[in-house]
Amino acid sequence: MLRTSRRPLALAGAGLSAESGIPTFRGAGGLWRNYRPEALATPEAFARDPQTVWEWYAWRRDLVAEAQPNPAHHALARLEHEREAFWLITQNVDGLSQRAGSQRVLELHGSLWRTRCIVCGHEAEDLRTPTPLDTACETCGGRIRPGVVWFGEGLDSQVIAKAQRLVEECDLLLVLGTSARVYPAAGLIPLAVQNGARVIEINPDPSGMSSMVNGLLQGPVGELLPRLLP
Ligand code: BV8
Ligand code: ZN
Repeated sequence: MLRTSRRPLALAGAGLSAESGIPTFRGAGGLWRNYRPEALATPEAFARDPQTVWEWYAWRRDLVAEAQPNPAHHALARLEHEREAFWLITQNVDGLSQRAGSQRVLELHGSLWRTRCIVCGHEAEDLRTPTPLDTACETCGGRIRPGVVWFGEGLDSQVIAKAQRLVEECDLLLVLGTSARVYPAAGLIPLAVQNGARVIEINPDPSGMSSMVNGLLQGPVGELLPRLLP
């Protein structure tokens, strides 16, 4: 299917970075100080306790900074190089795909490596590690937040619109390491099916969408995806 596809596309989730040592949201290692991610990745949590939320992101940033892209990230960068129509649509905020060389990447949920001031709105690329626990905005002294999309927040309308258009035009969608439970990202999978694309999922465990895909390759994406490439 990959060889004969003219417009291949990938949708990735936290499982893509699992073999880089980054805990997934719902997997075993996903807890931090006994908080559940859904409890911290919200505007309400940040309003209630901004320092704790910032410290969670600082922990994740510093973990990612020490991590390396895994063979799945490198395989996707190679796929982009070889297939000029290829795009990677990712739910991940870790930037590991870009570190592996991917450039045509849509970050549906933003990035750990961007910050935004909640007072003046100043947005910045912020690569500082160890991540400072001081969150003063460099422009106005207000408080900065991670440049990610929290639960209950809307995605960037241009990013999700482009992702939906790419899915409507693709003839093959690789679904890589996602539990397919978070919308609107998960909605891209039935959208691909409705538009007649073939869908191949790579995941050790079936996801909520496995019943509608053409094939489920059960195993770690870092092992299986590179074997799909000639
Ligand atoms: C919105 C950034 C509206 C932050 C994230 C009820 C029904 C339907 C929807 C909702 C509902 N209630 C609320 C909603 C909406 C909500 C939602 O979908 N909730 C879910 C929980 C039901 N969605 C939202 O709030 C979205 N916004 O709808 O806004 C709106 C519109 C306009 C204006 C205002 C408001 C925003 C969602 C974005 C939230 N932010 N991340 C951060 O990272 O800190 S989502 C976060 O969770 C991740 O980014 C990721 O996207 C998601 C986790 O999903 P996965 O990536 O799939 O990870 P998970 O751990 O679940 O699964 C890992 C998978 O990997 C597993 O399947 C595992 O088997 C597999 N795996 C493990 N190892 C490997 C592997 N696979 C391969 N290889 C391996 N080695
Ligand atoms: Zn500011």
